[in-house]
Amino acid sequence: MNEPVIYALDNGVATVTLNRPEVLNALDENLLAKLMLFISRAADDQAVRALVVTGAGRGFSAGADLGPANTDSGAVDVGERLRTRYHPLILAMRNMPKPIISAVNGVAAGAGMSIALAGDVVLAGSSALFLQAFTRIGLIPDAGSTYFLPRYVGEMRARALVMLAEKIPAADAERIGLVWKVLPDDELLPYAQQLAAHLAAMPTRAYALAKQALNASLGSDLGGQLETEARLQSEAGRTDDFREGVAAFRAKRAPEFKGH
Ligand code: T3D
Repeated sequence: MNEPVIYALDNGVATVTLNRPEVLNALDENLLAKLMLFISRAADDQAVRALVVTGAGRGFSAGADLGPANTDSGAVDVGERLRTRYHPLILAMRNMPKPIISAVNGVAAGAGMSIALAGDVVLAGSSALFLQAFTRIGLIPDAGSTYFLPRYVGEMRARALVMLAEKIPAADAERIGLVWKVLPDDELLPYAQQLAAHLAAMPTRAYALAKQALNASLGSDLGGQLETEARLQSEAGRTDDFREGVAAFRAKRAPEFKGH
């Protein structure tokens, strides 16, 4: 049996590839468990300073596995599976103290789309599609989709995406703010890894703190957010990388960041 998720580390960049291409990387228990394991590994490993999450084959992920093994058991409470499998994963991605690039190489449907949106920078191949598939099968959006969508695209578009459950082509996804950039399909992964390699050579601790500030932003008022920025900036201001950044600026040379 193939490994359902492949993990590779190269020069500070971890690439995590969903690997059930025969079912468009549908998410079953085994895949979700491995994905969580690798996301945790990347978070803990000091050698990892940026991540790319992508899919094998022609899909990114078709969402929850709808095969009998995953859905037919009367014992399966969907909400409980969300709590045990998806929530730790989505939170681990959002709280990951390093940047995550989602390289959406094909269809991203249902919870597969939620996982893509949990990345910090979402790139898409030109043939990628985004699909809030949930209501097509009588479910509601989950794994963070109702959190991310209104924040990324605004409430009107979020509601239309959810209610209409249409396939959104990559170019439209970019236009409405679901995606940062669309690349030709064959350039997507090389570009994502190149971008990740650039991020891996930058001040990693500052990215971790910036993510904390952004995560706090939409639940805060201005005064609260200014205080969050000040608190996190105190920490950034004590890093070796801040000292190096300023020294390099003054010496008119390229900085050599170490990530701490
Ligand atoms: O319980 C929980 O885990 C809670 C969480 C729920 C969150 C969710 O994600 S709910 C949403 C689940 N996903 C979907 O409803 C999407 C289902 N798939 C599709 O609608 C279509 O496959 C796509 C639009 C994504 C792609 O269409 P297309 O025409 O490009 O491909 P296809 O022919 O439909 O699929 C290719 C194969 O993948 C096919 O297998 P076959 O016929 O070649 O043997 C298909 O059955 C399989 N496949 C696609 N999606 C899934 C799947 N197998 C299992 N689960 C899937 N989600």
